[in-house]
Amino acid sequence: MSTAFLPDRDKGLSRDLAVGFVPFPAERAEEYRRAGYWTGRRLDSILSEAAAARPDKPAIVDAQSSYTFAELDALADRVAAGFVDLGIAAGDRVLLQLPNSCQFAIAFFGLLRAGAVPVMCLPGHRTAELGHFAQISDAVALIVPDKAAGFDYREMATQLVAGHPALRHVIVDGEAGPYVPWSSIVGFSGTLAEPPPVNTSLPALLLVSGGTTGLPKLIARTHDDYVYTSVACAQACEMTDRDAYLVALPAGHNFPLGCPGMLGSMTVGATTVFTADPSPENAFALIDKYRITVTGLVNALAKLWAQACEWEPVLPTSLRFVQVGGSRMSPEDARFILERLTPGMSQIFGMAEGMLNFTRPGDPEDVVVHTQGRPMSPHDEMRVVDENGDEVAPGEEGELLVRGPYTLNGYYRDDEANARSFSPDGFYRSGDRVRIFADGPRAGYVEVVGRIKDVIHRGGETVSATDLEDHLHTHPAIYAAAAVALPDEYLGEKICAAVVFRGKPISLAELNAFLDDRGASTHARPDVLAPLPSLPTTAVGKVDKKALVARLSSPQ
Ligand code: OOB
Repeated sequence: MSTAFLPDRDKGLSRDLAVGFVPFPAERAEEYRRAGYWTGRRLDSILSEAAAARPDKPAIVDAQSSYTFAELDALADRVAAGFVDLGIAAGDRVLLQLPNSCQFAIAFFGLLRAGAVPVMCLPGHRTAELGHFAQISDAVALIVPDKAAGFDYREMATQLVAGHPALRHVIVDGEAGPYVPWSSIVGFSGTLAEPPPVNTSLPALLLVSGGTTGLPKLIARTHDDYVYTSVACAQACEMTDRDAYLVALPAGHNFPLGCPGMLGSMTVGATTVFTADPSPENAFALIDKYRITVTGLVNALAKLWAQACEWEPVLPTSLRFVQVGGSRMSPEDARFILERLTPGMSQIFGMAEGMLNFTRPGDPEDVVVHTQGRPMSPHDEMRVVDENGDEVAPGEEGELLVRGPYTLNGYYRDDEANARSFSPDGFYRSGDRVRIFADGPRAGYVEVVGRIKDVIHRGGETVSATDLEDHLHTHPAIYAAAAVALPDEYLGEKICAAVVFRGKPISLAELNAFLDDRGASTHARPDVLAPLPSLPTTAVGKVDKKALVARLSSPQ
């Protein structure tokens, strides 16, 4: 079977799920099976096994509803039959864009049960991203809410359908208008005699990449690799059926979906609670009500929750393990979260592409504050290389290259990205600049230093945006900061510090005097200071530097 993607739609090749999917090489696949990581289970077996073991335990909960494992399992069967009746076949891709809710989980498992492959869109994605996902994946259907957070998804659906004829079905949760009401799928009366068989070494779902440059790429995760991620992550986080997990980030993101997230929780029979409102007020009340023990947060949200502990009447005291990740966190912020929110804070450095590193329950405080954890699997292979691709000395900085039992071998249907993103022996070039500590108490743990491309070319100098941000974050008047390049006639690029102040802003001169005192190098000082009420964020809540530059460059 050829794995090269032939963009020749007339031949209908792109309907085939396997076309454009880069599988694991046979030898490594065999190794992962021998090691017991890959078990040949389909992804939705996580639910059926939980239903067999604990039928009456609440599986999923949201503000409106709650379903036991047995109810959710039965619903997955019913919804799968509804999808098949509509004409969605095994292997078909379906864009799934529901907000955090029980309906999200029902649709997700219904698609898996039907053998269909959900494309995990986030509620913040719009026509540009959805159109791109539809085009690449050749999706046949789209599942959206009617309206959410003031946005009408049906209008977007109408535009998408007009531009993508392959998109044959739009299913709407709520007022469906001309489209198929989700209620008719959930309420479908037939059942499937048997779920269509799936090949567990083929994609179970497509995740979207988290980069802040260009459109997201599609990442095919197989049944084998994603079951392994969920099971192993839940184990490493010491989850049991006494835990309860809160989905506070968009549920379709790898982090709250499977690291351990909803799926990992189910592997141990723990309950998953969904909220579409992660504000401290709402989240703390839910944490208290459902005795939530585990959740995953991006840095800005974790910091906000930690601060809110000062004024919220109800505190999240049941939390035992709060994973924080998605972007670089300064040791100051890590300590702040650890002290104010929970001593059970854990740093996680993960990617939709696969590889996960995280600090473990019980790790020493020094490791939790100063590192982003260690690899999840004994079979994760990490290499740190310089700009020539040569391995650096142990403990030195360089680009992280990774390979392993749950890391992709190629983006889905993107030969161009694949040519630059993988080494000849199949390592994924993460673009992350890291060091792996070689000795001492942090040995084997990873520190993410920044993105290799997150640099500013000022005059003849290359300035690391992350280094400058680290300095800025130590200033007591600064709540959040991002350093970006703006075009400059003389310097090529000048350094702009976009800063959210805690109260009264300071001036550029005052900021530079502070950087002087800290001994920051003279060529790495901001040329421009842009005070902002907040920094723009991506769909999952990371600082969006592309949007920031666009905002700073547009005339006021
Ligand atoms: C998670 O996944 P993505 O796919 O949205 O983003 C991956 C990228 C990484 O390559 C890295 O550049 C950055 O996000 N990142 C971090 C980080 N965690 C992720 N950079 C510095 N420090 C960290 N702790 O973001 C993701 C997926 C699963 C679990 C957690 C996060």
